[in-house]
This record gives sequence, structure tokens and C-alpha cells, in this order.
Amino acid sequence: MGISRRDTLGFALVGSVAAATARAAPAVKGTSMQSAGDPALVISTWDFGAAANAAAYSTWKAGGTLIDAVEAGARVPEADVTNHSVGLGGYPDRDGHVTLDAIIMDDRGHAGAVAALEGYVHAISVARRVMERTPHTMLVGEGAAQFAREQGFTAQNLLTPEAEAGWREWLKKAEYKPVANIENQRGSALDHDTIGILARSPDGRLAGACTTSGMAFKLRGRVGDSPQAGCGLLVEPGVGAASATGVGEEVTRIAGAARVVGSMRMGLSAMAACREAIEHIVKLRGDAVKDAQVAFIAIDKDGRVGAFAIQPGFTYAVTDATGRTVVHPAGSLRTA
Ligand code: SD4
Repeated sequence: MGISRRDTLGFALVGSVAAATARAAPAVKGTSMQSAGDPALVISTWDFGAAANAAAYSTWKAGGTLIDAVEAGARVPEADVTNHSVGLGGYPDRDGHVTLDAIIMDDRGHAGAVAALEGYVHAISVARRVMERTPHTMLVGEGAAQFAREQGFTAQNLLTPEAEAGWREWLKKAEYKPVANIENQRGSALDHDTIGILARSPDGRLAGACTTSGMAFKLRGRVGDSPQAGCGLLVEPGVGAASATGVGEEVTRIAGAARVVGSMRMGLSAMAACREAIEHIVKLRGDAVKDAQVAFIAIDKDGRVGAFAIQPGFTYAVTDATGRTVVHPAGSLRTA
């Protein structure tokens, strides 16, 4: 199995606040091996990460903390009704409830998460309140919703007519099967777009966030990798940070983000650490992940980034401290 490199035109150059709301952006050619050049300030999953990066960048540029920046970035896809795997417009679970998972972490040992949160679009902001205003690291279900309410968040119905139509269509067959890179395929019935976003300030501090509505049409009560520290996200001072996207069960099984960060701690580059974790999943799971997509992104303490996926087609957005963003196709174990 060789590394595939989709040398793709048509990706993003984003440097303005206005671009934070844009889904598609003008072209800059990316490569899968972003190691040279300026250290990254923000990196995030998928091509739509460019818009999240722009919001994170402008927040940081305006004097915000790294936590402010990753929260602002995560809120972009959460508010995007066309994104069917994050926040408003996310696909519901099998029973028709939109339930959100999110986590936010800094590099001082602070973490906050919510899982199976219903009725509040900005799960990442509720997670931040868990981090800052409770002695806990995670609240789930009705308890998370009660906390959001008490914190003054406004409840709303997150099931849009479009997501409901997708769910009703799915109910006709009610089949679960992985569809690789559905995150980059707009309008597909199983389209989903978890965002993991990692930030590093020029003085080497780190933070990260991850937010999702999880696997489309999941069983009620299912929690994926995204809100679990060490699975969907891990930030470690002086080492680096990692985040995951794709089939959450495959990430959770190996504590994926913790594995990537652990490898960086032992001296692997961000790129090699992401690849090692993917190889481990494929070795462990064999045919069970034949058609599944899992991908990791990582940033080390010096701002060097890496990304790797099982299947080709995974992309990630990298923004440097000047605000320049490039979306790169990641390397993958399988070739197209
Ligand atoms: C989950 N990992 O809940 C998430 C889904 C995802 O892009 O990443 N979608 O399993």
C-alpha cells in the first residue's frame, strides 16, 4: 500500500474575516506533506475547515486566547445548516433526535466536554463552560442540557427540514454502512462533517476543539470518539495536539488522539505519528475497516503539522500566523 497524493487544485486561500462564512474558497495548490514553511497557527479537518480557520484566526488576531480561537472556529460549522454532521442541521439519531458531542482543551490540563447534548446549537461553547465553570470534564444527555439551560444558552430545534428528509429517506432501508469521505460530499444522504481544530500560538502554547453530531442515524445514546479526551482530541503541553475524524468507533478503540500525541512525545513527527495510528487501526481491524474512513490531524510544539487517513480524499486546512490558509490533501494508506 503506497501513500496516495491527490495533487489537487481548487482549494483554499483564506485570510479575511469575511471568508469565515464562505464554504468554498479560491484556489491554492496544496501538498500532502506540509512540513516546510511557516509554523501553523491553526489546522482543522476537511476542506470546510478553511472557514473555521478563518474565524479562529480573526479571533486570535483580535487579541483572543487560543481557546477563544478554537471555540470561534468550531462555532462556524455548528451554525452552518448545510453541514449535516455538526450542530444545527446535523442528521439525527435513529429515533429522530439531533444529539451533539463536543470537547475543548487547553495545554494547562483543562478540558470540558458534552455528549449526547440535545437542543443547543453551540455544543462547543457548552463544553467550554463545563471546562471553566464545573469541577467535571464531561456532562451528558439531559444533565448537559440542564447545564446549558442554567448557563443561559438558548434552546432551539436543531432538526432542519433537510436533515429530517434525509433521516426519513434513510429510515426506508435503515442500513448502516460506512461511506468514506462523505464529509467532503455535499448533499449526500450520509454527508457529515465533524470538525477537529487545533491551534498553536507563536510562543508554543496549544489548544484544540472538536464538535460533531456524530454518525448519522446512530443508535440513541451512541457517543463517538469526538468528545472523549484522548480519542477525538488531545492536547499536551510541550508535545503537541491531535484530533480525529471518521468512524468514531475505530478511533475510540485505540484512543486515537492519545496515540498520535504519545508518538510525537516519543519523537515521531506529526505526520509519522498520524500515519502510525492509521496503520495500527488497519492492522488491528483488517477487513472491518476496508471501506471505512478514519483520519488524524496533528500539530507539534513547533507548529509542524501532519495528517493521514485510511482512504484517499481526506483534506485538512492549515493557516499560518499571517492568516494564509492552504487546504492540503492528506496522505492515505489506500490508494484511489
Ligand atoms: C463520530 N468521528 O461521531 C465522528 C464522526 C466524524 O466526520 O468524524 N465525521 O464518529
